[in-house]
Amino acid sequence: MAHQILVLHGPNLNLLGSREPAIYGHLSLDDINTELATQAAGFGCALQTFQSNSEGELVTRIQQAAQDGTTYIVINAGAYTHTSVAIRDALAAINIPFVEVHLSNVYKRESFRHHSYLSDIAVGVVAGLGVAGYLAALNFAAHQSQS
Ligand code: CA2
Repeated sequence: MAHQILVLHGPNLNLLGSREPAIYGHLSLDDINTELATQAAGFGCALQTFQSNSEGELVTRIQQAAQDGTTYIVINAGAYTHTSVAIRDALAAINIPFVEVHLSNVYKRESFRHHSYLSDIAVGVVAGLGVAGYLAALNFAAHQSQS
């Protein structure tokens, strides 16, 4: 059966394309979601995307994923990556594998971005490849066998 993939975007990622292009690139979040949708369709996967600036809304969406048939998650939790035990707990509580994505190479940046509350429970982590990192994560997820 084809995967049903949920891509989650965390806080401030709605600003993509409008500010800090040197770090985050020129594409808007809509542009990224369109590229993901095109790739998912090519793989025959169902795709849902969700962005929120709210930690609680992200936790609620992760909990919903356990009920709505989602089989794989790709998540860029933004700054919550480095702060949120709640998002970690939500991901740990559901039995859905996930890939952590960052547009920028967080290891080339401030030291507070070097720690992630998600990485040790993720299947894998992609950082620094811009939108190509999201596409690589989606490609990877789409080609994993389902348990
Ligand atoms: O590199 C990434 O994808 C990050 O997850 C982006 C987060 C940052 O806190 C993480 O350390 C790394 C920040 C997203 C902010 O996005 C903006 C986009 C355009 C303009 C301003 C912020």
